[in-house]
Amino acid sequence: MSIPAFDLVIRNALVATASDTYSADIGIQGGRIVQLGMGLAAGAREIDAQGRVVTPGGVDAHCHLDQPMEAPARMADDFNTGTRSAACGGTTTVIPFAAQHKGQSLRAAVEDYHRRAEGRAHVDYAFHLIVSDPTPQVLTEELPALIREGYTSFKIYMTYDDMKLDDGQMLDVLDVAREHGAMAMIHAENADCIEWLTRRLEAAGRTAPRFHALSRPMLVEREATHRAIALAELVDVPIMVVHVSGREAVEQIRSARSQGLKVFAETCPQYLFLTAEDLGVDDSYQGARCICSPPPRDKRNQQVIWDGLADGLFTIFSSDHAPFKYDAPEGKKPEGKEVAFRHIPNGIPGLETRMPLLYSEGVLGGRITLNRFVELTATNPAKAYGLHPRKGTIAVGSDADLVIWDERPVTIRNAQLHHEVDYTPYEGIRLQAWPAYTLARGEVVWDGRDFHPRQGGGQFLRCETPSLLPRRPKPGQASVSQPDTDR
Ligand code: DUC
Ligand code: ZN
Ligand code: ZN
Repeated sequence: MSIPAFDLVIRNALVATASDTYSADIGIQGGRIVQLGMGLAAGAREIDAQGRVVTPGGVDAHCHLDQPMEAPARMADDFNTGTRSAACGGTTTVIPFAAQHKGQSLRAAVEDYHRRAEGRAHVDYAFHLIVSDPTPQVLTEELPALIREGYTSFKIYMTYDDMKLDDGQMLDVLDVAREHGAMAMIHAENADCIEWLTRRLEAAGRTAPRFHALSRPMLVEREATHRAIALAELVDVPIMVVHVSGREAVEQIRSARSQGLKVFAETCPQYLFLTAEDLGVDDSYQGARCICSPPPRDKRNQQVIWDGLADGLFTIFSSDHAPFKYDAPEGKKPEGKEVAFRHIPNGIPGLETRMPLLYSEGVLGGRITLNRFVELTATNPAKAYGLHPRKGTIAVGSDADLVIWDERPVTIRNAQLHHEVDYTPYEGIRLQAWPAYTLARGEVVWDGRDFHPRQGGGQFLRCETPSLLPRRPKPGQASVSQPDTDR
């Protein structure tokens, strides 16, 4: 008997990349794609895709797993349950955050986060950093060294007392990003405005979950987005504005782009499928489930976000999975109590539902093309954070991270999801698709019904310089300057 040419062949796929859609068989060997074409030789195993769409596995470039929290808060998902949930929704690479707390060395934060991840993940993972204490040691030694070692992106917060940087600190950190070719991600909300509004709401006894949205109106996001863009312009560095929620922030980004500035933008499912009303129309505590920042806005802003997904304004679509149980003392009810909105842990789950929501309502709903779906959910996140072309595409040499889509009606039910959170904000939404198979480096991790664990099979990925950033001249290589026509 002849030896099979491949470990696995996916037959009769309708392959979709960010640029093309075509029919092919996919030959997989050693966890990589080794051949694409019609009529490939036999594999040791074969899956007949029956003409169904096959996309790259999703790259969720913004999610939080087992991130250390101030007690009593604790995230419900760690690298085991979070990546299990990711796989069952078609995501095969996650990039959560190694978060520095003030007074801590950045290196210590990274080492601690590796201990949390080691041997637990079912899909591959990389780390972003969160820089909350940019001491001279961090700026001149730790951060440059970590960027060289494969941590080529970091998040900067403009709000939260324990995380936020002032403008001078932001300039310093952005300058490190420019000098060393890293991607800076910005949480853009004005901290002082939020504090001022929160105090006024509290003084008026308005502390129910729904007032979270009133404490963070779009103005505070608009102002911070504008300021972040100006600071990045001053330093001359590209930035990624994350979790953009609606029109006023979008306008800032469009205006910056029209001036030729390299401003990238991310949005998330909550800004398409939720509104501020999901935080409550009365003072019920149930709305705590949908507390996240920036908060969801309204239907008109949802349309602005859809438009930005369709027309290229947005670079990536992430979940911002920040998993806290609702009915738990370490979750949305700190120490078992219904507390004022300021004290409710911020964030919602979404790793498993991100890809199906956008495939179903975006692609099958006629709002975005299939190729744009691939670009937003896989190719661009891989490029933005230095993982492409190993991740984020279907090509010879790339990892065999794949999703075979099943176009069938599905109703989202938390009982059927694989995270550890006790609710989904998308309960009851009817979709038209779900992954029939998810493959992580050639292994089936989800078959449309069952999860197939490979705990510890997920590998840590060192990130290269983001390929969305301009190439930096090699040392000693003079840059070619344009003739100065003003003189
Ligand atoms: N920002 C995030 O990116 N995630 C959760 C909470 C927040 O404010
Ligand atoms: Zn944020
Ligand atoms: Zn986040």
